[in-house]
Amino acid sequence: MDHTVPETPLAGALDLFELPLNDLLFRAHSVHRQNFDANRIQASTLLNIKTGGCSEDCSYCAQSVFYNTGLANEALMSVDEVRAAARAAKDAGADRFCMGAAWRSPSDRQIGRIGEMIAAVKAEGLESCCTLGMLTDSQAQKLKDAGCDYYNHNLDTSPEFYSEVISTRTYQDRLDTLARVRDAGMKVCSGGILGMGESRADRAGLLITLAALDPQPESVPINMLVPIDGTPLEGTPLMDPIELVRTIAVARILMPAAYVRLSAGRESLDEAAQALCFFAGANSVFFGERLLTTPNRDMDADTLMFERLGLKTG
Ligand code: SAM
Ligand code: DTB
Ligand code: SF4
Repeated sequence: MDHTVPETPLAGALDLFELPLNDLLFRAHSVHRQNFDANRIQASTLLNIKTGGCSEDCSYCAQSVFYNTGLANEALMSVDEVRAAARAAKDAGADRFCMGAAWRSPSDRQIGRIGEMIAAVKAEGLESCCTLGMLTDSQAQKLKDAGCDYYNHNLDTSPEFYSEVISTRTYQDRLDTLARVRDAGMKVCSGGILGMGESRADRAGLLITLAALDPQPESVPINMLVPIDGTPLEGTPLMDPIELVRTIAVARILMPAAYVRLSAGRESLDEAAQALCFFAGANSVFFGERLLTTPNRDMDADTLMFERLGLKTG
């Protein structure tokens, strides 16, 4: 039996990927149990508070001005609309509310409005999260002061593959925003997308880069590409679910204390594959009928699945 386990997790991330699946799962699940209640998952609900018209060229995205995806642009929502959505999410059982905006970076005026939204979300008894693009130091501080608990800003892929996916901002820009979020005292939510044509080495590279952040991110969303018609990644075949399970397991081993979120793409996964992801160390999901512009799994189906698997939320 080959139980070759790398001496240092960072240097050996690729070796971890290549372990026999049972060995990898055993190792990841053991780490998971040492750090978390293995039967509890965290549930975040997403709301796209500003839709479309984004000036970045992320080749997976429905909201970029570079691609004709048929999406209608919408202005920034009102605070009342956000409050109503947050209340519904809380009633449905979510514990965190994540507000996403299709911006390259917000203006200072927009940050003021977002501050009011964060206050409304917190007043409903939810944790708050924002994902608004790149931030300045003072914007990060304003969000923190308004009560923003988490800021989501994904590295998306490895440093090497990144330029195949986005040309309008650099990997370093993303790392700089993450540093500003950390310095302002917010918790960091950063992960990536699988299934964009990257190699296994790129998946390992993404996880190595995330795990090298000091401190490590508290939250790591692992998205599977949702292929959007009209984008350069239209028609990309769905990735192998076992490779997703492996990626989650390696994320769990490299970032033992992070919440690893099984994020976009759950609609295309059957419950057996999702159960394997939870065993591999995923302990968070997006809960709610929509992601940003695409549908998510039905909430009733999710609630039944959690019961079936004996998973508690909250
Ligand atoms: N505009 C901000 C930004 O890019 O940071 C916030 C919103 S953006 C849509 C948030 C993240 O959603 C992206 O970084 C990407 O990882 C993920 N995402 C967007 N479109 C996706 C898709 N079609 N499939 C999977 N993940 C996607
Ligand atoms: C993240 O990592 N995934 C979410 C959230 N952060 C903002 C977004 C997924 C978007 C999926 C495609 C869409 O709905 O447009
Ligand atoms: Fe804009 Fe974010 Fe979409 Fe990139 S992922 S095009 S930054 S909304």
